[in-house]
Amino acid sequence: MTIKTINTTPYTDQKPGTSGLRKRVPVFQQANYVENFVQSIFDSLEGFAGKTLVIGGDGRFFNDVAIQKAIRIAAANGFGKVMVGQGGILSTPAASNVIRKYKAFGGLVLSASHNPGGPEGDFGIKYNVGNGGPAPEKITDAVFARTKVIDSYKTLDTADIDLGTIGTQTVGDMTVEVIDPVKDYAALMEELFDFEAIRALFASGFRMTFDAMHAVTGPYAHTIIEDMLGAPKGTVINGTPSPSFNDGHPDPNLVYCKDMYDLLMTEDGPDFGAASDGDGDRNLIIGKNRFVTPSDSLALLAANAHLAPGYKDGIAGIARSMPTSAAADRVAEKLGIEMHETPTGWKFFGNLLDAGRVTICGEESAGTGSNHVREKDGLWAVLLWLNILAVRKQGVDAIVREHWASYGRNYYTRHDYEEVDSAIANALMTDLRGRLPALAGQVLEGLEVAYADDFTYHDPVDGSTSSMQGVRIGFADGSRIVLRLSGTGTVGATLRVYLERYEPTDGQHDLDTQHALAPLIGIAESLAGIKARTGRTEPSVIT
Ligand code: VG1
Ligand code: CO
Repeated sequence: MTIKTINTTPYTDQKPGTSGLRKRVPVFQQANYVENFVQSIFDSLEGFAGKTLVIGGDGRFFNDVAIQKAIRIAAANGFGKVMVGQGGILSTPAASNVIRKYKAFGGLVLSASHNPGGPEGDFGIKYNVGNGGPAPEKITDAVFARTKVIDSYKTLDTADIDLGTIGTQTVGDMTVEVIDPVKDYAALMEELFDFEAIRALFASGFRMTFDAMHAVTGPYAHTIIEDMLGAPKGTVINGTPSPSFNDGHPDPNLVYCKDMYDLLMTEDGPDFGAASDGDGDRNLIIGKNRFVTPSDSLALLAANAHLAPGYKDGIAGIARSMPTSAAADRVAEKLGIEMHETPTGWKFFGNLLDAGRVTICGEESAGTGSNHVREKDGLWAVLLWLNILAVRKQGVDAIVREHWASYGRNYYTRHDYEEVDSAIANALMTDLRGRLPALAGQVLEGLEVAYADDFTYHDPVDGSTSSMQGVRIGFADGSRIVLRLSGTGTVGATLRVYLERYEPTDGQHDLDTQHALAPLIGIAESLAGIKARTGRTEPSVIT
């Protein structure tokens, strides 16, 4: 079959962000937009001739179109095989697992995560390397450089692959294997967790609700939670993936899962509620009368991981993204294990996991995971919680309270200002950075500033440096304010303000979070002038 070389002209806006290239669907539908980006990825890689590429996505609108294009370009560029999930579906953690299990060269993960889908919604393309994790900055920088000068791409004239049928087909000289998207992932979960104990928990009458949000985790949750663990049918809701997520917003937070939250706050509601996002890498955990903040969940999972068979020998270390609360740091200290603070985004955890220096990682944005794959993993977090509940035979609220009693509580909130004018947001950050050198030692609202800087990460494994990863203002009592601009938005800029305050073991553990953080919210406002500059009177989202 003849390989066709098609001339193209570069786009200037194909810079990968925190998690790959994310844009509105109509942007991706422009002539050669997908082709340019995929070819630029392949142009930035070496040594993949004859090797395997994994392709999967969260099933959102345009997923199928992009997959067919990517398969042809992969074949024309000399990959030996593509493994793709049936129906084009693979959750992000499942894709990571398939890459690792079958020793693929790398993979393409097609998703815009928790952002809405549909013809006017968002789409995204991310490249993952052979360890199963998001490509490091060295590669994403090379891809961006390539997109700016690309002048042709390679493809083939072939019919579409039948993504609906499991089995092997060919495209030119390349094999395409359509695989069951759930099987390998479910087998991995069964290795890590005590399914026997969780089955007994459900058999004892424990009630759970899992909201798949019409997104990718539906088939995984139906199989694992209902079929394998014996939870009653109906435990998983919204479990059929829809290209538009049923016109919803598949973001598992208290805004989009408010109904579940309300249900869990009632006495006759279920014992446990959980949800995952569009591509299955985030998680929301709510116990009866207790919402667990993602930062606390990371700390709790790390402290209790040894109760699950996969972590029975203990964990090597913990890593968290810089804006994530320091709750996990206290666990690491008590366990006497390594603790690492990395920039936002899962790609920074890969080296630490590969080097065996950390076992569990997490972000305040509802992402937790471990060395079982190289992505954050929503269902993994839910199953680890279930394993812990089954072994400890306590409710979520009791476990959280005991944790605070032995480690103290880190009150935590994030205020997002979305779709802010980019120039205004950038000026706000630049001016704030300018004020940092004068802040240390000052007393603001009665709190003494211990340090104020713009976070620079030095990767202890490969020696690389990533600078300007977010402004941090730390106070002598352990409180902290962090400001940074999102790297996943598709329209304007999103300003994220992260606020944290520590209460010791014998301190006040029952305050309202926004109230407990009010002084810090005030300091952030007076330092950055958010309201005056953006014209907003309040955040768009509070998590
Ligand atoms: C956000 C979160 C970050 C997360 C990233 C990808 O990035 O803050 O913690 O890793 O999304 O998650 P940003 O740059 O917008 O703050 V997902 O579930 O979108 O793959
Ligand atoms: Co996601």
